[in-house]
Amino acid sequence: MNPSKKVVLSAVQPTNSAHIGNYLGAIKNWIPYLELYDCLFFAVDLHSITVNQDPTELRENTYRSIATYMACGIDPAKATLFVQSQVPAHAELAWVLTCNSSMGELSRMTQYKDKSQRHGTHIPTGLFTYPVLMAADILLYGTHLVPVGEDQKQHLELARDLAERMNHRYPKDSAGVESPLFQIPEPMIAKVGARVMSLQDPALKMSKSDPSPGACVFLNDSDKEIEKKFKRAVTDSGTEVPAENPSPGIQNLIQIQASFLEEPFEKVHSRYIGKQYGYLKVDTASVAVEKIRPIRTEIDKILNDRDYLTKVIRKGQETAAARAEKVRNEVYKRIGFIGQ
Ligand code: ATP
Ligand code: LTN
Repeated sequence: MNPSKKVVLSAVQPTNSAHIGNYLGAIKNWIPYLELYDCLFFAVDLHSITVNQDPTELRENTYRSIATYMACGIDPAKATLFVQSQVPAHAELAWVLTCNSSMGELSRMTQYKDKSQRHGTHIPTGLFTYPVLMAADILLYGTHLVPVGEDQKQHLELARDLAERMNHRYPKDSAGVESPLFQIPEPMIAKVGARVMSLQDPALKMSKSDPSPGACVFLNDSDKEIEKKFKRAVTDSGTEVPAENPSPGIQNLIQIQASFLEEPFEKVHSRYIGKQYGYLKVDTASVAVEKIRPIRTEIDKILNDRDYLTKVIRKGQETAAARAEKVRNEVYKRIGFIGQ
């Protein structure tokens, strides 16, 4: 940890394998930060259990998440990689923040509104309080910047509101000196890839929990599976890519290809104007296959070296826990707990 560097922190849920939305909208964009910032990246298993999880799969996907970060280029020597449930301060601060949040502000979260609809009358309470736990994740480390996809912007705003509220309620440290309790975090949203849409319904974001087969391209899909999913991608009833206003399904394919190739949207679009949709699908599939293959191979290699992976996770836990406990202790003191 270098105190002169800004803190960058982000996380992915270990539900299923990561998909290309997670990669293009989040993980891939973290790489340049390794040299510039004090980085913490983790697997949010506490967030995963907001919906039912098979224990064996959750455990395996948690290892897979950390292996995925590493395979995508996150060097554990340059960032703290850890697992959320191994650092108790996350759940502890989440409770304190829950008591400082309101039902009204949590009811306004669009992710809660979307996800709760899938649960009929038995909506898990965790889905409702999910963003408070995320705020705790962020505020525990004095985080300055949070690189996430577009869908997380509203949660970031809640984290900022909670930080400001707590700073206002508890302005003095235990020695009576005025100092802000929490750093106010800023979101960092990628310009390209921030919102990869479902291949089956381009009105919905690509999501791990989407039950529709083919909606989501996972980083552990085989070359064949990736090709098949792009081939079957829903576009519209037209046949050729128009110069103006391509439909959402076509835009999504162009975005995905542009984002993998790190080219502007317009440049990729211009290659397909007047051509049949099939060319765009085949090329986008082939770009995705080429980019995903080395990542998939590396994930498998790391997963097979469980001793090494466990060591990385253990080291990350030690570093993260030491940092988080300091902040949690300060919070406990300020709110009037007698402390450790
Ligand atoms: P679920 O939809 O089941 O909640 P998810 O697919 O959104 O899961 P998360 O683990 O919640 O996956 O997201 C991890 C990161 O990936 C976040 O930064 C999020 O903004 C980003 N992300 C998720 N889906 C997309 C997407 N479709 N396009 C771009 N970024 C995305
Ligand atoms: N809610 C996020 C995952 C997440 C997160 C975080 C992201 C949990 N805690 C802290 C950034 C910082 C999501 O992508 N669904």
